[in-house]
Amino acid sequence: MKGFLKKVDIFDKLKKSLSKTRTGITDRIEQLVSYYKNIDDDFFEELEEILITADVGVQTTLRLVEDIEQEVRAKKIGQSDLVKELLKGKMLDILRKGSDGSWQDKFPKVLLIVGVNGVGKTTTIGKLAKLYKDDGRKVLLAAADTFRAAAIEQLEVWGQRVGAEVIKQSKGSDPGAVVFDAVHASKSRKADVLICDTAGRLHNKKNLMEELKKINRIIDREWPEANKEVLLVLDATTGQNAISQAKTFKEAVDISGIILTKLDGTAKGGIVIGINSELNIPVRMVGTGEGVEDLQPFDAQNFVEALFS
Ligand SMILES: Nc1nc2c(ncn2[C@@H]2O[C@H](COP(=O)(O)OP(=O)(O)O)[C@@H](O)[C@H]2O)c(=O)[nH]1
Ligand SMILES: [Mg+2]
Repeated sequence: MKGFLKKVDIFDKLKKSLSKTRTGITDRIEQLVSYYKNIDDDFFEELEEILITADVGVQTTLRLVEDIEQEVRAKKIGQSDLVKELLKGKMLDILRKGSDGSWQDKFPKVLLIVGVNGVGKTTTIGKLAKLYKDDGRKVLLAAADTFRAAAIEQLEVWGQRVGAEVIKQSKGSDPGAVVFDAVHASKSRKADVLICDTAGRLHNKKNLMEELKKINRIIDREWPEANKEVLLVLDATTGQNAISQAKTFKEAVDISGIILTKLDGTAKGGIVIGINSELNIPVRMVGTGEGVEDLQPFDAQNFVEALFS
């Protein structure tokens, strides 16, 4: 794939982080295939159940299984183990859309990181900053989650750890003003990457969305030449709820990509497929643990291979 992140050796780590999902999808499909040597209606029904249980999503599952059924009939496939290969191929078709890494290489860039509380925004910002720093880029961070003092401090800890300056104001200050300052600091210091943290208190949804719209406008107005990415962070362990979060944020800002965290903590990694097919927003990165190295670009081929190997 394209992009600087290709340097990271990722396949083994991805495979490890998908171990729970492998138990949830792949192992169950293996069992299914060995139980039903020959394909019949029950076989497809059980396949459907496996995929839905793994959070692939009802709509996507129905479509996938229907496609497979048709192909099985058209090609007169009788052996169930061939279905595994068909499924791999179909998953890859869905996932490939989001697999281009070219977005990583355009500088200067502003990453606006949005998502509800606890999904892993601040941690992911630390990991992203590390990746860019390791690539020799100048990185600035904007502490625009001004709602809690702890949120600002958490970002500062990450800033110190990875060697990135944090632009901040005091707790309760206007997040738009923080981003305004951060954009101007980035321009005058010739930063390659500015990453903006934001608040995620969804219980105050209307205010939050207005705040994000405003921050977004400030970036567009103050730094139109920068490559802006609005990245929505979703927690893979929250399942279908992640899809509804995405729909909410989509109403406020144009989401250019998704960062799916905590893939290491769930048997329901099928959500990656559900997100790609139901939201039409590419998954850009996946979080595979709590450590600073545990973030990697999403690559469709790797994902499917790691899932089925
Ligand atoms: N297992 C795992 N934990 C993660 C991952 N990303 C973030 N976390 C944890 O999720 C929790 C919330 O993260 P935080 O960055 O504070 O979320 P925020 O509220 O969205 O900023 C922290 O305990 C993180 O260590 C991941 O990819 N895997
Ligand atoms: Mg945070």
